[in-house]
Amino acid sequence: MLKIIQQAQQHLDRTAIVAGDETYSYRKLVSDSAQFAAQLLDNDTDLNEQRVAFMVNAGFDYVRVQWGIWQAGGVAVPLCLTHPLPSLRYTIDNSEAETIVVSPEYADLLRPLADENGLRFIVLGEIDSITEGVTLPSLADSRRAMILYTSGTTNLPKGVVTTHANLNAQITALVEAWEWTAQDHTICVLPLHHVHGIVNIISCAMWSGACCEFLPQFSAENLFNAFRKGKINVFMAVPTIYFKLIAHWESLPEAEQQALTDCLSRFRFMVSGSAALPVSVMEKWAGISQHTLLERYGMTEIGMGLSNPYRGKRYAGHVGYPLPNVQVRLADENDRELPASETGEIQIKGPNVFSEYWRRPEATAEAFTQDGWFKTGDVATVDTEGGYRILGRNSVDIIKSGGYKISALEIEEVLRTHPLVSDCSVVGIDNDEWGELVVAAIVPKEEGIDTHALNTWMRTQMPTYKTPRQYKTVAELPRNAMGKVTKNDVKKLF
Ligand code: MCA
Ligand code: AMP
Repeated sequence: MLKIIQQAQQHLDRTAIVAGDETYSYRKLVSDSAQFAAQLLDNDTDLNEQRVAFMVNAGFDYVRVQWGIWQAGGVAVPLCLTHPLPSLRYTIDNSEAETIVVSPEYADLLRPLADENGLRFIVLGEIDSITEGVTLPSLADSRRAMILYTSGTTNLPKGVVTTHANLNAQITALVEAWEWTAQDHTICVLPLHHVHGIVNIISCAMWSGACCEFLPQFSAENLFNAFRKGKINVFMAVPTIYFKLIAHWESLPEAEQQALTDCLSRFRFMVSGSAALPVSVMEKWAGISQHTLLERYGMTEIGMGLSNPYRGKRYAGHVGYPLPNVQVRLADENDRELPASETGEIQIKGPNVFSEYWRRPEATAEAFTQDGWFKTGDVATVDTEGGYRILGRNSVDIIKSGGYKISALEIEEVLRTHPLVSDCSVVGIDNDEWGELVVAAIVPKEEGIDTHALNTWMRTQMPTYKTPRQYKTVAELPRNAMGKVTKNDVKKLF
């Protein structure tokens, strides 16, 4: 039996999930996810790593379906609920999914795609049959469990494959380091097609027998209302969310501010990650919540690698120390290990590190050194206390906005397919709220290009969070003597 199910078996009578007015016990989660596995198996004995893409609302159904896929021996491929059809199609095609599972509201969007490709299509609630005496396959931890799509230095997102062993290592490192227990109660407001929401929040909570509450979508007001109920004691989010919470708190009358501060001060701990936490946000949030945010560093390919201490001093601007069982080093451009006092690329080794990029053996090989260290592309240094400080990234083409990793090359590729765009260059510019803001310099094919219309069109092609927030039309892109676009000069245009 999968370890996460074994863990859940120890807490059958506890509440696993709260969504809206409904609560769901671990007993129900274990039983309903096994039922769903049986439905997926449909008299087969093992899905044998068949990819199952699922577009399912955050809440009980999401975890039920994810665990069902795992227990049936499938590979879970979560789809983003807000992606436009071209992005969904890419994920489904690229992962070679054979089954699509949807919450009813996404059926009309995805059914034609399933029909077109002859894929099995399951709408939750439509044919959830009860199967008695289900026998589920026995699965080795080395089996593939999940594919998450991440943008990188290639123009199209790559599928990051993690095995059950990888996921177990990612979860247990955090459960140990942050001292999760069954008494914890957390809330998930993050999208469920990325590690932060899936592993750090839901899976750690479920592994520990804790309760995970869901807000379908982030809103500062709804989140504060959930906090006010006084049950939540663990909270994790990206810096943009803390920025938005601070802005909302500052807009409240003093009595409400104080009541919230009293409530937040009783939390066990609060975490920030996925992007650099500005010191100003950390300090303001400390004033509001009486908590020094615990900042940690991770990546889709590794889960979490570094963390400030749960007990002990947390430093602003630092991402802390290696998590249990994670090896971390700094290396130069020739992958030679550097002394800690120098600046180099963070490289990671350990059971938490992903197994491969899906169907991309060359990209996988390039991502690792000869001796098996994963090359993160993040540049850091180590301070006198031994804590890591992230200084930047190797590639100017990777943008972090709102906690999402975004490839400038992917956006450029889409922009260039527009009939009125001759050339373009996309960069990220610093922004207090979003970390970086995506902006695009455009060389139009003819004068007077309507950037509003261009933007509307972009939103049909890409997820909103990837679309440029500002456009500048230029006659020519800035280039160096070799003819290469100089992105630092592009940034200066904005
Ligand atoms: C949305 N908007 C933006 C952006 N995104 N504006 C500028 N830059 C952006 N990146 C605009 C929308 O267009 C819209 O404006 C308005 O903001 C509200 O949009 P909405 O989608 O409702 O935004 P939101 O719900 O307020 O979203 C903010 C958010 C979201 C909650 C911070 O971006 C989010 O969930 N981020 C977390 C992503 C995440 O989980 N990353 C972890 C990756 P208009 O109406 O004018 O269009 S995992 C990872 O990084 C590793 C493993 C790690 O270390 O964790
Ligand atoms: P993703 O591919 O979406 O998993 O994003 C991983 C990237 O997020 C890392 O390579 C870092 O660049 C960035 N990141 C995650 N946590 C932090 C942090 N605490 N500080 C700075 N950057 C971070």
